[in-house]
Amino acid sequence: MPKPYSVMMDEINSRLKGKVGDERAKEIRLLLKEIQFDVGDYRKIKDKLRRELKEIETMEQAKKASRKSTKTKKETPQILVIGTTNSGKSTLINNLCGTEIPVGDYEYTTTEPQYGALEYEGIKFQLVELPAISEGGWIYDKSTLALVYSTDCLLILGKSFEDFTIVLSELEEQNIELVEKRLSDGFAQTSPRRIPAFLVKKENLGFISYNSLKNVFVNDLDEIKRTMFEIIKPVRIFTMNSFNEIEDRPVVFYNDTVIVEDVVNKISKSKIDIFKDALILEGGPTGRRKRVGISYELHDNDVIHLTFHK
Ligand SMILES: Nc1nc2c(ncn2[C@@H]2O[C@H](COP(=O)(O)OP(=O)(O)O)[C@@H](O)[C@H]2O)c(=O)[nH]1
Ligand SMILES: [Mg+2]
Repeated sequence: MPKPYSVMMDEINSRLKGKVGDERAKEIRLLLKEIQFDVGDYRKIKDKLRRELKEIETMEQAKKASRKSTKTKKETPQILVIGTTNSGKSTLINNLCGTEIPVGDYEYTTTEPQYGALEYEGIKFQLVELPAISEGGWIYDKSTLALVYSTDCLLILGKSFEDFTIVLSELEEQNIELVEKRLSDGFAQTSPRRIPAFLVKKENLGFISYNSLKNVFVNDLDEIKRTMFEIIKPVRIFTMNSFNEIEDRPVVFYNDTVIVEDVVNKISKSKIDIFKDALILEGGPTGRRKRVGISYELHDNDVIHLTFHK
């Protein structure tokens, strides 16, 4: 005797409650096996479960892929350049990075991801152009979607309102929420569907109002770089060696709250037990001097001199 829809859903929800990721996928597969019928409400329920399963699988895949490259990822924020074909993605990356990605009048010039790199304010950014698959369909490609899920920021490029409508509605369809700033916990993929983004448009296009996303004109390269930087919001901490020389390369963090302990962990983890205190030059070499403890909160451009017990 088939059970009513609402009873089935209650049972399913209670079995899935609190389960996430691989564990949730496993339970869904089990449920799909258990539900014998595939008609009417049962069909609806099974379709719903199948959709969710597919989403979880894609997301887990993306997470695994991004975990593999954790090291480079932490040091090099990635900006994914997306837009309809011929929107000028390759041209923009070439202009920003000095690369020579082929540019063409014909469609689908780019058939595999193209990479460029640029340095801004001491931070190296990686720019990636996605292969143009087909309009209205590029995002359904699993590996493309995995790249979108695991990126740090989307640069959405368009020549017309229609270009933006196509891309934004495809992202919406995938339940990807675009936000104006990176999350406070940095690149942690806790909520992979919320992705920082900004819109880059042709000079004569009016304001595009979408989730408070910033609008930038395509030929204002400085503003594009500045916006990337503001969205990624690196916290650069300059360390001082025992000769009181400030190192050229900062230690970089990509989360809002950074404390002295994080710096010790990053540069000399084994010394955490003999940490004594730290001298801070607030906001740079000429800043206010302070002697602080292990849980002192640091800010961008702070200089730090760590001292340890002998
Ligand atoms: N007028 C104008 N043409 C552009 C601009 N950017 C790209 N193009 C042209 O548009 C075509 C497609 O550019 P491409 O960078 O290959 O686009 P992609 O398919 O998005 O990578 C090429 O003929 C470019 O010369 C731009 O800002 N203004
Ligand atoms: Mg291209």
